[in-house]
Amino acid sequence: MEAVILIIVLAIVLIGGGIAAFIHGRGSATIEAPPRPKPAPKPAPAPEVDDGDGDVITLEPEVEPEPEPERPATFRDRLAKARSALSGYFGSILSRGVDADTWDELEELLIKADVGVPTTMAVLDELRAEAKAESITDSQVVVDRLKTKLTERLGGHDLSLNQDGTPAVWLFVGVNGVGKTTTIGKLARRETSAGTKVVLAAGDTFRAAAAEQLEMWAERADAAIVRADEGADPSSVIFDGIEHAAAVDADLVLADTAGRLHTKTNLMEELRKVRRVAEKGAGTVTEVLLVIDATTGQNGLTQAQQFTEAVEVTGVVLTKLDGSARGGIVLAIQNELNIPVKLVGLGEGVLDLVEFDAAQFVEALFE
Ligand SMILES: Nc1nc2c(ncn2[C@@H]2O[C@H](COP(=O)(O)OP(=O)(O)OP(=O)(O)O)[C@@H](O)[C@H]2O)c(=O)[nH]1
Ligand SMILES: [Mg+2]
Repeated sequence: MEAVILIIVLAIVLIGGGIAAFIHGRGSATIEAPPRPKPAPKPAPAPEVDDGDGDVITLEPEVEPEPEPERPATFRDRLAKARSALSGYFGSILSRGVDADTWDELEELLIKADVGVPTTMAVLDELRAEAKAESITDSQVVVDRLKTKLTERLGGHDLSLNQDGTPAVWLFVGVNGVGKTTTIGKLARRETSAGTKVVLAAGDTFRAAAAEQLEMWAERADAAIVRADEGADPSSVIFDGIEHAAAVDADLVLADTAGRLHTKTNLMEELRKVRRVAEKGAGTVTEVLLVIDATTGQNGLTQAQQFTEAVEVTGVVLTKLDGSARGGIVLAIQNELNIPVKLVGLGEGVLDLVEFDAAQFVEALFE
């Protein structure tokens, strides 16, 4: 009997211990100790390579660049490429007094920068005559005068809004892929931030997803958008955009159009119609902006000629100047067609659009 009692007691003790252990086990699972912080991984040793001469060199690891704070681009800090491409010339010219080579080198420099032959010749002839008349021998004086002359030729030009309370319409035209839609997006953001009420009109009904691209920019800029299905008549979409802008008391309509080659007669005819119809709406077309890719070079002049013949271009937007040393095309367009450059694109970001500033532009281009 005693043995039976002992076995029962033992069994109770064992079962109780098991339950306690089980409960403790679960408890410890729910209040799990925080994992010990892992030691920071040791940086991998910089790879070493043989440089071909038997010497071993250590490659420095690439450092992730810090994200740039949002701020408007400037000519000076974004035109690094243009500066490095042309600065060699000035170094050479300034290292000596004015001589026959000075004029050849200046000519070469201006033509390389896409200023164009007629404009280059006109400016240098003027400058050479002055240098002779005033016996200028200091090359720094010649270079400074050249910059002043180029700046004067470019002048300053504002974009115009409508004064009578009806919406102003800015029509964007140009060949394919130059940056029309991106420029509209950047401008929309700039204008809405300044308190202007903006409507975007998706007049590119030709390229697949063009309206979606513009819609994305409209969202970013907090601007309204009027769009239609692919294949719709671009004139009517832009007309509807203007009517909508007038109805909601908007100040500005930024109208996108499909990229087109300036040599395609039927497409240029379509553009003529777009402008005609836009003028019939409740607003006024105050700007027809031709977007030109700065990397295009002298062909930009031909584009400007053809587009202005069709739709009377009021200004140029020079895009992608961040990737080109050849922004001199604006001087050629200004001089030969009397069309001023009004805006400059200096990158793909929303803030990478600046008003054209002739003095800064010339300084950056020829620094
Ligand atoms: N680096 C740089 N890229 C730009 C600039 N402006 C536009 N781009 C880029 O150029 C490409 C074409 O831009 P879009 O705005 O689609 O050109 P688009 O003229 O509307 O083109 P289509 O409608 O097809 O004729 C895009 O990848 C843009 O991000 C600029 O100022 N600098
Ligand atoms: Mg486009």
